[in-house]
Amino acid sequence: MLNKLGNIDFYMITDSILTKAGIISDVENALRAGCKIVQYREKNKCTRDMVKEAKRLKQICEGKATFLLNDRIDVCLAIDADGVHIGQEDMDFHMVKKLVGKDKIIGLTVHSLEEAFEAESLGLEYIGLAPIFETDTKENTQTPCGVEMIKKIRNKVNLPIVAVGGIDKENVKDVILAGADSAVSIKSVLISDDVYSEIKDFIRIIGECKSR
Ligand code: TZP
Ligand code: MG
Repeated sequence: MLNKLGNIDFYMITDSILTKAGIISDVENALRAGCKIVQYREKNKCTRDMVKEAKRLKQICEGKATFLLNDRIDVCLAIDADGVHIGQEDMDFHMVKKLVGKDKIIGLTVHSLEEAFEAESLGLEYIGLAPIFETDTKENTQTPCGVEMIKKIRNKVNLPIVAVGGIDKENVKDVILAGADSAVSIKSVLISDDVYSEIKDFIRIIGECKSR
């Protein structure tokens, strides 16, 4: 499915706690493996450090991948990133759009068909459906919605679906065959010793499922 995002498969989210070699190295490996979308998600650093790191990541992604900020509209604007990813509890979408302008990509986390409909009616670029499976990478997530919810939303909503939460190389097939355009896998990728090969595997598996 093509829109401002282009054709995405593996969706990389950085994690400065889980990373082994550092998030810069992780993103470099992801890009080398062919990943076309990166989200900088940082919950523990001060704004100054975030801006510095985000700037660096934006440079690294330039011409290779879409670069988004999680939550931080201010940092997105400060470094002129490609867009932001927001949650249901973040700033209201209309305000976000007003702040970032019409050219930026805005993704929203949803958990239900109703929220997906809303995202579509708001004119967002994509939805992050989460969590699909159990995960301990993020605290206080809702009950996993399972792959059935992907099918349900795929049948009714015409936005790219990024599946998030508890996805690994085994279950990613189910997620893509259910209709997701893209999948995130934070922990299973970052705890491995070879981020490059892991992402390369994800991209290959996702591609195989899409071409079925
Ligand atoms: N949003 C909902 S669940 C989650 C986020 C960022 C964490 C996903 O991490 P993992 O390790 O891929 O389950
Ligand atoms: Mg958020």
